[in-house]
Amino acid sequence: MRLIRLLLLALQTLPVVQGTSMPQHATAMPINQLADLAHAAYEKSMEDLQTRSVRVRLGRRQYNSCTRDNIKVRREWGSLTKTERSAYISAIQCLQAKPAFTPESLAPGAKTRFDDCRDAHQPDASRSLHGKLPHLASPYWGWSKIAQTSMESSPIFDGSDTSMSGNGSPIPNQGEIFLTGVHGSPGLYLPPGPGGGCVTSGPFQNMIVNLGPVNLPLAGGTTIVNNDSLAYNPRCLKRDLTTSIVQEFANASSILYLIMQHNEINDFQMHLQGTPDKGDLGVHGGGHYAICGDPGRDASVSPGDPAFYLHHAMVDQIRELVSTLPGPFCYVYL
Ligand SMILES: [Cu+2]
Repeated sequence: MRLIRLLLLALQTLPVVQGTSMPQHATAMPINQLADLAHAAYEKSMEDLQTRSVRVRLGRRQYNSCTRDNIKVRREWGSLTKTERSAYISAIQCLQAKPAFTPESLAPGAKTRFDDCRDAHQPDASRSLHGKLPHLASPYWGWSKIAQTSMESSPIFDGSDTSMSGNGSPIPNQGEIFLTGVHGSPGLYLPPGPGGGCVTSGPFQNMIVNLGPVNLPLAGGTTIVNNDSLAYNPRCLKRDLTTSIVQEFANASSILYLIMQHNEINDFQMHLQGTPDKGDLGVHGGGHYAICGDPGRDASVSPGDPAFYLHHAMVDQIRELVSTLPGPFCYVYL
């Protein structure tokens, strides 16, 4: 516990942005502070497990006991070895090669076991993937690392054989993307990236997206709307990697500000999810719209992009950090 107390004292001096204005771009210092925070949370979790097991709920009437012997460590993609990255990619491709469990009568567009994860866009999204790959400790995408470099140069999106594939083919002169406002709010314009077309590199370059689009904002300001979210609509995987979005909304300062400066669960949730009508995507939206493309930009079917799970594993990590630290959120994250 001493480690946590020392860390909290240090974090009280963090130069995170106060108030509701947009956090500034990342510097090396917040990156290090975020890493220290994650390490302290890891140490505390392992310390807790040394003296007792932690009972966690898996689902209805299903429980598991976490111990030091069965705990799995989820790591940032860039810290995995190439062999480990290849193993994860193979696991996803395995799901994409197997027929869906979902009956065709229920979801005509669900053709593969990967498509069975279509409902994964919910809190703890990795749980859906974990149900299909129980041996897997899903890695995460450290947004703040990319916020210091670029999407295309990161080991997740560099298009190499050990990446989650790269950008879409370039489409010149794309217009801005317009996110429709909710409850009468004016909406939000986002800049296009340098891609936009079909993904042409890496392990998922020939992947077929089966489900959607449902509500897909397009570059140029229009939106495709389709009420049949379960229809079969095979097409290529598209991306429009947009570094400026992750730099603005999901940098290390943004994440630290979210974790350390919100004492009310509603405030925390709003800053996590974002308030587009106020021009804020939140750290969660920052990751989503930095991937962009189809289905990445379409909230209802965004789990159809294999990078989705690395993005949402980062959301899981934030929730884990918040619940591990002593403070207003005194509950155990399940
Ligand atoms: Cu999401």
